[in-house]
Amino acid sequence: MLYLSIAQEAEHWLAAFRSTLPELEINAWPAPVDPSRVRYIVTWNPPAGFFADFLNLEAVFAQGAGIDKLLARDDLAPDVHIVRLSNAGMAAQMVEYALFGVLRFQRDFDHYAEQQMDGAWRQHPPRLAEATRVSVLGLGAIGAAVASTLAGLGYRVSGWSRSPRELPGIRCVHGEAALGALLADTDILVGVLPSTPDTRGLLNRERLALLPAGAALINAGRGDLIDLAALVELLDNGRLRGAQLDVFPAEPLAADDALWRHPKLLITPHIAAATLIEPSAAQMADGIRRLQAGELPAGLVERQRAY
Ligand code: OXD
Repeated sequence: MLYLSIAQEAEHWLAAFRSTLPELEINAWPAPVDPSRVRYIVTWNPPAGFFADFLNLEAVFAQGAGIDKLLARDDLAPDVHIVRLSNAGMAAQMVEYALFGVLRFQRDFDHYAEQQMDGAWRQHPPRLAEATRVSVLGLGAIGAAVASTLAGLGYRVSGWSRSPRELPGIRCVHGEAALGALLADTDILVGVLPSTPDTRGLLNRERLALLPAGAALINAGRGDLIDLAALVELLDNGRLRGAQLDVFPAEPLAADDALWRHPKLLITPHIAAATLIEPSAAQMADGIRRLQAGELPAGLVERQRAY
């Protein structure tokens, strides 16, 4: 049985799964089920202890790309597969989010918005895409789409990942040792990294300070990537130009948090890439069929890599 424990639009998810997986028995919370018959669960962040009753569970399908919260739980047996969304319509949204930020900084729209407050008619010399160095941190399905799209538009794109990657038209570097040199060679940094023990705090004070004067930052992966206090200091002292942040160490960002009102920050409420029901259900259904055939599903999490 496939069991859906879904907070929002549960009926829509149920309908999507019933039409994609007609051969499977599917139920959704709060319908009562015999937990011993549940082999697959689709969920995001269920209450503590939720998984304990499902003794024959084979796989949990996360309704998102980041599975840091699932990995941090203590009620999920180590042999249960965790499967994250890989793309499922999120890459295209993330490309748009990154593109908006890159254009905003490259074409000075941040400065023009400030100038408008003062009625200041002041033109800035253009900076061409080909003279704009964009570095993308994270080259999974989403990061690769961001990097390739920006390269296709003429930006000078580099990409950084933990393990080696090759992407046409992108200068790919990998490993912590390569990060410093990359940061020093960046005008706009785009973070689409998951939260793992390797990425938490990766952009610490020391590394942020390696970005050239006037560099800008976009973060749409996970909020714990960045030392926010250090970022604010670098914005306040004029070293960095601005940042567009979609994710935060604690969400929602409290209404009285000073970050909301920082003039050099553009803040969005974790909307860079929303989960789309049909493509997500299609990826998960494919994953279930693969597991049933003894194959590995796309998006299978390597628990020891935490991603
Ligand atoms: C995700 C997210 O992980 O939306 O998919 O943050």
